[in-house]
This record gives sequence, C-alpha cells and structure tokens, in this order.
Amino acid sequence: MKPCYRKLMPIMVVLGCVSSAFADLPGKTDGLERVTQVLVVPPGIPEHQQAVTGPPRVVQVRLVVDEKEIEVTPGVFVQAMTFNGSVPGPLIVVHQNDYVELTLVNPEKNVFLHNIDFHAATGALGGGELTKVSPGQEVVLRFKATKPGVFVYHCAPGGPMVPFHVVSGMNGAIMVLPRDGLKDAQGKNVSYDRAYYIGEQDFYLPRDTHGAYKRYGSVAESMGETLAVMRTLIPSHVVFNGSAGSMTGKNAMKATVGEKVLFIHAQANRDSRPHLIGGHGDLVWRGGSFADPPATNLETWFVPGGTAVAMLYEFKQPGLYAYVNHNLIEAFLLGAAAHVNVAGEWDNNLMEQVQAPSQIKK
Ligand SMILES: [Cu+2]
Repeated sequence: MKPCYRKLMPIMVVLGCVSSAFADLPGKTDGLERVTQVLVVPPGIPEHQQAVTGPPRVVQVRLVVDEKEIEVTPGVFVQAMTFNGSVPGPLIVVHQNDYVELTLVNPEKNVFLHNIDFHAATGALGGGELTKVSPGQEVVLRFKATKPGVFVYHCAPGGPMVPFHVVSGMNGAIMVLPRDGLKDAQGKNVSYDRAYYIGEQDFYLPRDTHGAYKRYGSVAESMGETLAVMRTLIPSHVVFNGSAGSMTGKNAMKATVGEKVLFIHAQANRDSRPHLIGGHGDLVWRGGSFADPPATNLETWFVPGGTAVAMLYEFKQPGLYAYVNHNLIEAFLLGAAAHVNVAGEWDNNLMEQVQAPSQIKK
C-alpha cells in the first residue's frame, strides 16, 4: 500500500496544507485531528492516503462559488456557475467516518444564492438546508461521512434553480474511502497507482434564429432561454470536465502498462454509460458503493444521473485509448470523450495485426 502517491502523479498539482484559513470550531469533533485538504482542478485529485489507521479526522475544505463564462467548444460559451472555478467542482477525498468540514463562500461579485447538497451526507437535504449563502456570505457545514463510496455533490437552491445551477456546472464529487482501503471482488486489498476524476456535464445552450449558439453577458441574462432549452431534455453539449477536448490530445490522461488506474466518473443530472475503448472495467463499484463487492470485467458500466461511479483498470497494452460515454452520439457529436495515453511494451499475444491492409487476393 502506498502511503501517498505524490511521486506517482506528477501532473496533478499537490500543495502543502494551509491550516491558517480555518478556525478550530466547537462541536462533536473536539479532540480529533484536523487537517486541511488542498483541492485541485479536475481531473486531478487531492493528495491522500488510500488506507489509514487511527481515529477519524476532521477534513477541512473550502469551496468558493464562481459565476463565470466558460468556452464549451471553440467560440461557444456558457454562463456557468462553478465551485472553485471548474466544471465539475473539485473532488474531495476522505475516509469513512471522517468529518468533512466545508466552508462554502459566495463572494459579493456573484448574483445568485447558492448552497450544497452532499449525497454522502445524512439529513437536512444533504446539507442544502444549512448552507444557503447569498452573495457576500459564507457558511461552515460539518458532516460525518458514514457511507464508503463515491458520491455527487451539487448546488440545490430550490425550485427551478436546482436543475439550472446543476446544469450550469455546480456539481462535483466526494470519494469516501474505506479506512483500510479498497477491496476487490474476493475481499482482498486493492490499491491504485493513479486516479482520475471525470465529471460529465450536460449543457443546454440556446440558439439564435440563424441556429448559432447565443452568448450572454451574465448568468441572469441567460436564464430564461436556457430554462426553455432545458425543458426539451435535449442537451446541446455533453462534455467531460467542462469543455469538449478538455481531456483529449495534449490534455489526455496518462498511464503506463501495468499501472492500475482508478477512474471516478460523476454525472449529477443525467445517465451515462462509460466505456474504455480497447480496455475493460476490471473492477466497477456499481452505484459508487465501496460497501459492496465490485463487479468484474465489465465492457460498459452505468452511471445513473445523480451518481458517481468508480472503475479500476490495469492497463495491459500501450497506445491511445478513448474513454467515452457509449451513447456514441453523445461521445462523438456532443463531446463526451476523453483519451488515455498509455506508455509501455506492446504484447503480441494479446493482439497482433497478422496482415497489414492490402489488395484483396483473388
Ligand atoms: Cu448554485
């Protein structure tokens, strides 16, 4: 078991702890160790241990709401609402029975009221009831992460604002690891060498009378026409990590033959069906639950809307893999596709081009 995979994930920004931003707050957690988790931009995941010993800890995180414009595809923009400026919001990683202590900040520059509903939390609409912050306010919520698994979080301010904020980008995920780490289908310990976090986002961008996507000056200005497109249930874009191409070409994920890679796939609003072209879901924690044995050797796995799911695959061949939503229209026409560049030695036993394309023999 690797205590920390800082060395294995050079592309993922890892920073030290900054404890001064958080106060020691009173409550049931008196006496527990408090740590600050530095959140990173997806597909990166925060520095963490895969298994821990000792008592639960209080993990302090900070999410700042940022209402900002994002370029979904070249020249096409959405007035997005985000946690910490990215779509999806950053992944939080804790262990079962740790306490998550979130500071949610809604800066004065924003227009809307926001909050957060953690599917990993118990009570008060996942915390949504206790975290409503108007522009210029901040709030602190503490919850105990009792269920192991990967879970969605999202903004849920009420009424039509719930889907509007979610499909404007206000969603993310939290991974609650079992304290002794992940287990395979036989109950044996299994670890990962890398992990990537993929947030799938459906956008509903209005068009003008010529069919071109409209660009708005603010979220408020875009709201009426966006809600009208949302009511059709037909997304204009389905993308990974906020924009088409955010994880392809030079932005591809990386791995090496022999590495076990954990893919955490979240979709807060709509069903998805990830598939690794040329690979498999060696272990798939269906519904995101780490309390149940993982399914094995799946070709495609299901992510019900409002769920995060974890899949682990050990790469066996080098080359370029496509990681897609296997609704292939959504993958190839709407944007839900990523790449994994895998280094290593080719294994002719697993696959070989026996004869190159040539003229048909008569
Ligand atoms: Cu919101």
